Amino acid sequence: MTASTRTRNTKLLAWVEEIALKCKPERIHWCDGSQEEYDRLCNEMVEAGTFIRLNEAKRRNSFLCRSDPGDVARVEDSTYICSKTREEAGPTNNWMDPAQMKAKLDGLFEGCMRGRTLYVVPFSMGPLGSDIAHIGVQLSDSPYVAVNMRLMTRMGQKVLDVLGDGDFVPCLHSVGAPLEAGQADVAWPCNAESKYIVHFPEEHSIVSYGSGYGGNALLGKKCFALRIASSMGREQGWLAEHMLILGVESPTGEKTYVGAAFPSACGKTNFAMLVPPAEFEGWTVRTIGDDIAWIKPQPDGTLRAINPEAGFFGVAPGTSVKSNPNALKTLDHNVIFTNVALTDDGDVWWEGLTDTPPEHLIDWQGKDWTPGSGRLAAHPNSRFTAPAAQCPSIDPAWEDPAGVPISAFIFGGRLSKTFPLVFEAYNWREGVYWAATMGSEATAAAVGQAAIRRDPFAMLPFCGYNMADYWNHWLSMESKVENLPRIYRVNWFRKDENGKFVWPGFGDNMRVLKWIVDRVRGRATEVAESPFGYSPRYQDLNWSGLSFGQEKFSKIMDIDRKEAEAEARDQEELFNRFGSRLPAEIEQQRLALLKRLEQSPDVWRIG
Ligand code: O2Y
Ligand code: MN
Repeated sequence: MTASTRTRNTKLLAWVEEIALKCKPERIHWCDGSQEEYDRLCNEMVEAGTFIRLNEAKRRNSFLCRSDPGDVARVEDSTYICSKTREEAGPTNNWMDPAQMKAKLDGLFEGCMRGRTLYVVPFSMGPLGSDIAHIGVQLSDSPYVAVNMRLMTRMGQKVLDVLGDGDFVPCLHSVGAPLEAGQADVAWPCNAESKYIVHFPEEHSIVSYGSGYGGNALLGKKCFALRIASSMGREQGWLAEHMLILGVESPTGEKTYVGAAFPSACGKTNFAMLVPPAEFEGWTVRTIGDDIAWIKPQPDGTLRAINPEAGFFGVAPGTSVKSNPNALKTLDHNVIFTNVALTDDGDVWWEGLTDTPPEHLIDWQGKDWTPGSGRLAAHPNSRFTAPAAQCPSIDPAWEDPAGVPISAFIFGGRLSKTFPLVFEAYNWREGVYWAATMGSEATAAAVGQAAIRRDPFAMLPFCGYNMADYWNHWLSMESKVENLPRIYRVNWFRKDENGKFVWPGFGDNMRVLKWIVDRVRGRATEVAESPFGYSPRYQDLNWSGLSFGQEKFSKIMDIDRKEAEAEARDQEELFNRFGSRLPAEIEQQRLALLKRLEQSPDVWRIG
């Protein structure tokens, strides 16, 4: 089929022609999104040595891919927000003048697709036709990108049909490895010298060069659904957040949806697919999304959210029957694994999948591996790409174009002290302050001290504009949304005096989730008031099936005044980075906390 029978979108046709002239691909392929096309591209990658087909009896229609060892993760140092001014991008983003960046990219893209196919990948972030969804088109010279985009988004001809002559976000991508006449290809082409992941927020466009991996290359995800979308959300009055969405269903069928944001390594995917303890009979947690939420104020005064993605691009290591049985079931078939290990019987393995590793594997770099090798079999950032529809806990409403109503926002970090298991912010503004100051501990090995690496709203690498303006945008919701969700901070990672985690985590996080649901449903009305916020008393959590006494509860709920004061003072460093752009309200919340701590005993304990 020719381009003009695919679409009559004049902007798209002109853009494809312009890029083809510049990048000089050998051929152009318009992706239709069909199963036949997916199978053909996967088979071609098997032929080319990029994919290994896994044992059909163990992992039907699944593949292993090994990336170049130098192209294994997002490249934050090479990620830019090219807004008109540096101040618009803010102190937490790399910035370059848009004209200067375009000149640089122009040079890099000249002839960069020689010898390759240019794939035209139309995709929708969100259910097709939803008024919360948006359409993008990615032009890429990577077949790995084309097949991953089919799993991660709604992709193909159906998107062009909905797009018509409408607007879309142009996403240009090249691995930056042209093939000269007769030059043999490699399994994972990329550019060792130059990588650029560039966003133009004012014109809603993305350009990515040099990497074929994950968030650098699957441009619907972090680049569009967070960086560009956060900027669109500010202009248009909605929120693009680095949040999972889950629904808690009670034994009576009551459904309560929450959005939750965590920095990396806090078990976000596990929480999104949580399996409650057996004692919570009749309670179920349903998954709407594991990573990103688009949230829009509604005429009825609520916030409704969609998962803009259609698949999971999850971290493999640590995923096990214990940590996430639903994820493992999702990975039964139709999966692309990247940088995990290969077993002798043609299946996959990663650290944490089983307690005892296999006796022999081929590691993520294609080398023989045994348990005594002294190195990891799977790369720590190895990934699975799988369709969300295959997840046993997927919510029946996960593709509802209207989205789901959000009743609570949960924010959490990985913190060994100071922060309790859970508390509810006293009000919206205070909740925004608690989300703005969240983060996880980074151990400063040299001094043996734990410092908090701040990751406001878990958006530090993903906010497409000045983070202070982003806080202001959140604060502004107070005057725009009548029924605002309540805001919670959680911390699953508090340690005891022996350095051991006190809270069991995983499925037991349901106990906290249920208290949150009870609060937003107006049931758990009796609470303690700590310097941080409303706190559950011991008797307010359901303990059935878990031996966890009052003393242990105190270990994860007590607030040490000195530690809390040190925390509040430490936050000043983050705030100072934003100068006069910092919303006054955010600093006022910090000062109000310090005031409350002045009145607090040395150790605040629920009485
Ligand atoms: O390293 C990458 O390219 C992937 S990063 C990623 C993937 C899925 C979900 N979240 C993330 C993240 O960095 O937050
Ligand atoms: Mn993420």
